[in-house]
Amino acid sequence: MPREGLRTLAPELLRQRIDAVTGTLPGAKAVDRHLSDLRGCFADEAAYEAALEGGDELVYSVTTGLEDESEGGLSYGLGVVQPGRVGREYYLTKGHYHAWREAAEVYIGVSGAGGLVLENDEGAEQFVPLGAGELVYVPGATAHRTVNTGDVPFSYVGIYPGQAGHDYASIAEDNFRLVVLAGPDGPVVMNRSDLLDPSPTATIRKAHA
Ligand code: S6P
Ligand code: ZN
Repeated sequence: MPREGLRTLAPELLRQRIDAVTGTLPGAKAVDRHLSDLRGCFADEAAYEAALEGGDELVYSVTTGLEDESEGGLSYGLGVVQPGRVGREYYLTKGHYHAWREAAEVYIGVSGAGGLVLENDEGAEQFVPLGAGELVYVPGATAHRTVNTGDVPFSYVGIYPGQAGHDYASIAEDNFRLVVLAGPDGPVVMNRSDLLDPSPTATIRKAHA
C-alpha cells in the first residue's frame, strides 16, 4: 500500500474531530456489535441467553478513522462500549491479539469510565482502569478487551500500527482469564476459573479506579 502523505491525505483524515457526545468520528462509518455477536464472551451463559431473549441490544461500536497500512503507518479507531451487564459481568468487547503479535497499541479515554483486560501467553494478566483523559499502553503480544464499568457510554481511541491486523480466534478459544463484575462497592476483578467454580478461597480483587 502506498504511504499516505501530506499531499495525498484527505484533510478530514489529517485532522479528525472526535465527537465525545455522540461517540463518533464525523464522516466515518461505525461497525456495531450486538449481544448476538458476543456468544461465548460472557461467563454466565444462562444470563447471556436470557439477555438475548430480552432483545439483541447494541453492546459496542467501532469507527475506524484512518487505516494507513504502509510500513511505519498508523491506524486509529474510536470505540464506544454501552453501559450494561450480562448477569454481573459488565458489557465488553470481543477482544483480540494483533495478528502481527509484536504490534503494541495506545488507548486514550475520551468519555465515561471502564478499563482494559490484558493478558499474554506467558501467564501475565491485569485489569487496567481507563477514564477520560487517561492513557493505557498495551504492549505487544498482549490480548486486549475493553469493559465499560460505568453507567454511561465509555468511549476511547485506540492507535495501533496499520499493519497490526486482528486475531480474534486465539483468545476466543479459552476466553480471557479475568472477568470484571459489578460488586457491592463497584467493579471487582476475578479469575474466570474461580467464578465458574466458586469457593470461599476464590480470589476477588478490587478494580481500583
Ligand atoms: C483495534 C483496537 C480497538 C478495537 C475495539 C473493539 O486494534 O484494539 O479499536 O478494535 O476496541 O474491540 P474488538 O476486540 O471487537 O476489535
Ligand atoms: Zn487492538
